[in-house]
Formats: sequence, C-alpha cells, structure tokens
Amino acid sequence: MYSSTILSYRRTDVLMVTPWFAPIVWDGTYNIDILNAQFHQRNVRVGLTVFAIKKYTVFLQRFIETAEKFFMVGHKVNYYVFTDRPNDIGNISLPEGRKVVILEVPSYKRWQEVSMRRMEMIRDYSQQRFIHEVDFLVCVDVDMRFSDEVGVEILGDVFGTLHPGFYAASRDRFTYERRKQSTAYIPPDEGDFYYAGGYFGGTVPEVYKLTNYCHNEMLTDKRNGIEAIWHDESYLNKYFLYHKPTKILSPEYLWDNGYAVPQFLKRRRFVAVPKNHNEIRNKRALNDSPKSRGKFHR
Ligand code: 5GW
Ligand code: MN
Repeated sequence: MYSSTILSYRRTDVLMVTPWFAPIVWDGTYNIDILNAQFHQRNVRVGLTVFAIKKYTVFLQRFIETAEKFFMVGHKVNYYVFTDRPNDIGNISLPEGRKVVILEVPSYKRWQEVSMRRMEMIRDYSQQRFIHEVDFLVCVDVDMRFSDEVGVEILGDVFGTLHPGFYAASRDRFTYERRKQSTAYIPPDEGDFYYAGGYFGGTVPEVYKLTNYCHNEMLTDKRNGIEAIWHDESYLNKYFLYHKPTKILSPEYLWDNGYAVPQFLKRRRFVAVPKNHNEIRNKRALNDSPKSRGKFHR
C-alpha cells in the first residue's frame, strides 16, 4: 500500500499548481493507482475525438494502435473519428469496452477552415451524441502517436495543455491574437499560459461550452473579414483567459521531438509524427501564411 508525506508526490523543478489552484499534471505528482480506483468506481467513460480529413487519414492507424497501448488502458474508451473518407478507414476491432465510432463530416477546402471547424463539429456532436455516451471528452490532433501512459490523471471539468513551444517563454512571446479587430484579441498585459490547440478536454457540458464559444467567436470574426492568427488555437487561448481551466497538462502530454528536451521533462507521452508538409498538405497551403512557415518559426 502506498503511503505519503508532504514530501512525496511533489516537484520542486516545475510549477505544480496555478495561482487559481488548478493542478498542472507532471510525472511524479500523482498516484495512478488511487486515481484508477476512483475512476473505476465511477465507471467512467471517455471519448477521444480526432479528425482525419482528406490526406490526414494516413495518421489514423498508428494513432489508434499506440492509443490502445497507452491511452486510458483498462477504462471505457470511444474513439470518435471525424472524417470525410469513411471508406478509407479499415475495420478496427478492439477489446470489450473500447470501440471506434466513425462520424462522416464535410471537408472544407481551406486548411484553416479544416482546423477551425473542429470546434463546430465537436460542439454539435457533444449535444447530439457524446452527452449520452461518455462522461469526458479528450480532443486531440491526429498527426500524433502515444509513446507513454496517458491515463485518468488528465481528466477534470475543463483542461488545457501547455504548448511545447512556449512553456518557458515569457508572455510577450506568446503568439496570442494581437489585433484588436479580432474577437480572439488578448491585451499585452493579460494571459496566463500559451495553450495548444491540439489538446483540450473536460466533461461533455464543459467541452460544449468551450467549443460553442470558440466557434461563435470565429463566426463573428468571419463576418468582420478577419481570421485569428493561429485559428482555433487563438480562440481557445482567449476562452481559457476568461474561463480558467480546472486542470492543465504539462508538455509531457503534447510533445514534438523538434524541440530540445529539458531536464524536467521526464516523459514524452504523446508525440507529433513528423509530416512532409508538401505531400500531406495541398499545394495552396504552401503559399499560405502563417502556418506554412512551420511551427518552429513563429
Ligand atoms: C491540412 C493542411 C494544413 C493544415 C491542416 C490540415 C489538415 C488538418 C487536414 O487536411 N486534415 C485534417 O484532418 N486536419 C486535422 O487538423 C488533423 O486532425 C490535424 O491533426 C489537425 C490540425 O492540423 P495539423 O496537425 O496539421 O496542425 P499542426 O499545428 O499540428 O501542424
Ligand atoms: Mn498536429
């Protein structure tokens, strides 16, 4: 049996709790056996949403295979795969309690729209379907692989994830939307962290609120002929500024091996799969800004 004192499950090299008392999840700060017992007692059901639109279907197989090894092992999981190419997705058979649900959705022409419309689709399915099937949603990018455990320690009312490119950056380096004309605008003297667009979640009602807000702000901007600099990520950062997450995931949960690994990063649980931007993305995207400059050149 475990035992703990005030000197166990602590980290002195990283921030463990935000100034609004939300835990930041790092290796060594929790006991997974206690948490698993709690979540099994509640018979928790988790939905993992992922979008595989157009050529991004190539990422799906590895995503699910590695998730079966590392994501919420022993818990009930529904993979909600949003795709415009349901026929490209082979039959995936999974053990009892885990299944893949294919949701056919339209594909947008512009990649910015493909990325941003995720908010609208997660919102709509939350209300129609997810609320009846799962307790929590975890909403992530598909161009990723799991390489270490991701368990119920991440679950909470509403959570965001520290972007691996900005955990050590000062606020003035955060790539928030800085044009006042956009609803995603964040003043220079505000903002807590820079959250990644590719990893958020929470209870279904909380994810509904978050995605509904982000989608509506995006529509307002569209009517005004403006699009936030980092698309859905900009609206997400605005949401979290005024609706603080109740839990924050450290970059252990969203890593990219293009970044140098700091001492305090003990695990890399979910890692970006390198993509050939020319091949995977359409030609137009190459000339589009700013994403075509790549994530290492912000
Ligand atoms: C295509 C071209 C440029 C940018 C995005 C896309 C794209 C994204 C697509 O054609 N199909 C698609 O399903 N997506 C979804 O949006 C994927 O789930 C993807 O993981 C997510 C975010 O786009 P990423 O992963 O290219 O963005 P970064 O910032 O991780 O490079
Ligand atoms: Mn990605």
